[in-house]
Amino acid sequence: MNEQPIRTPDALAATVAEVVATTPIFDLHTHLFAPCFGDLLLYGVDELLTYHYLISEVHRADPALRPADFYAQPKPAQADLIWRKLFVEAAPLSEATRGVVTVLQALGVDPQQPDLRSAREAVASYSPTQYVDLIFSKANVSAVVMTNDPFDAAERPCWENDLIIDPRFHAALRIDNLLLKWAETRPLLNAWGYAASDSLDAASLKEVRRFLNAWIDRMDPVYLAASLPADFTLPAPTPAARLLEQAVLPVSVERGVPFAFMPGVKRGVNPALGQAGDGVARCDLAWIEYLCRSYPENRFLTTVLARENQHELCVIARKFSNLLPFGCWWFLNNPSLIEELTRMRFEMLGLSQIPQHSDCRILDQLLYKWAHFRPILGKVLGEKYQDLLTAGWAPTRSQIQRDVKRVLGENFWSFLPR
Ligand code: RAT
Ligand code: ZN
Repeated sequence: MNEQPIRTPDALAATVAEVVATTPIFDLHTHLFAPCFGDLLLYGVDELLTYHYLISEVHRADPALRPADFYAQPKPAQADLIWRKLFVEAAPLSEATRGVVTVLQALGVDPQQPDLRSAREAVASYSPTQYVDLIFSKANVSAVVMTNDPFDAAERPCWENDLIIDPRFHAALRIDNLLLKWAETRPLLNAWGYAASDSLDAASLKEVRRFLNAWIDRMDPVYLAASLPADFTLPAPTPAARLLEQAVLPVSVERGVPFAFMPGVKRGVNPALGQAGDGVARCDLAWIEYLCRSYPENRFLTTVLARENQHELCVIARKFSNLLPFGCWWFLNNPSLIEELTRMRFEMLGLSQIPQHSDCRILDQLLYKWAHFRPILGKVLGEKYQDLLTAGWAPTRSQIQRDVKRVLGENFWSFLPR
């Protein structure tokens, strides 16, 4: 029997909400690591509480707190302080603090305890792999993409062993340091056997391509990635532009590995806050038009940090099918902004986008980032199907499932070059 279209508003809203709540997620960008990376996989309440979003919030809650004094404390003491200031002495209303409440609740821990004792006990009996199983299953996440930096002194040695990586964790080759800190990375490349020089002549660019190819062989990444400052531009007489156009893009197309760029970061606005001290700036996105137009054979993924750039990005994506926008990144990962951006993207791009990624740094955060996002997606998508119903087009449940699967993951895999 043919499936019946859903014609009543209540049934439609309930079906969309249920499909969005139960469809597994492919998380396109995280900072999580598979268990075989050892200590690089962060999990548990002390890591959760010392997330850099909360470090900046504890400094707002106590302006007398000096960042250097905060960072000088051992991690459990930092977590205790954050718990007291942001959860005991105040209601945890911000998105990042609410996230912790959601996580504790999902783990069966009372989020209104005066201290972290029971939250610490809740994880203690799990091995890292068991904890990954638990969190992935509770969050209904099928796979995540890590952020893998060959210039990171802690991570690099892991790749020099023969890693057997849990297949739920995909690699992404992160190249910020290569593009943006050439003066510092060139000597490293030389030390690793690549004969590149500061002039970035043809021979040096060939060596950089050889370096990228070697790391693609080693990591098998699903994309190459870089976050970029707001003043990044193309074409330009800068090492970053030269490296991008003459090393990264040719390798990306030859190897069939897309390039993901994330513009709009202002690193070190308050350097004393360390990882919590980065900010945002709006960009002139004209260079993205140049990039997509000049390199039609390349595939690009992008997420842009400034709210002010979001409409412009949707317009550019409408012009270039080799550009796939994704996620509400970092300072945009708040319910009000997610709702606004998600609605605009469905209106301007239909299903040809990936509305969200988690950017999780701590495994447990998968429990809140996705639990907070799903109802917003359900609401916005529900409204869009409702508008269609009013216009005279009634969807079936299978059609809704097909569409939700696309935006929660399949769009990424179908965007990869064949
Ligand atoms: O969201 C974050 O945690 C940021 O610190 C950044 O890592 C950002 O997501 C990035 O990938 O550069
Ligand atoms: Zn990130």
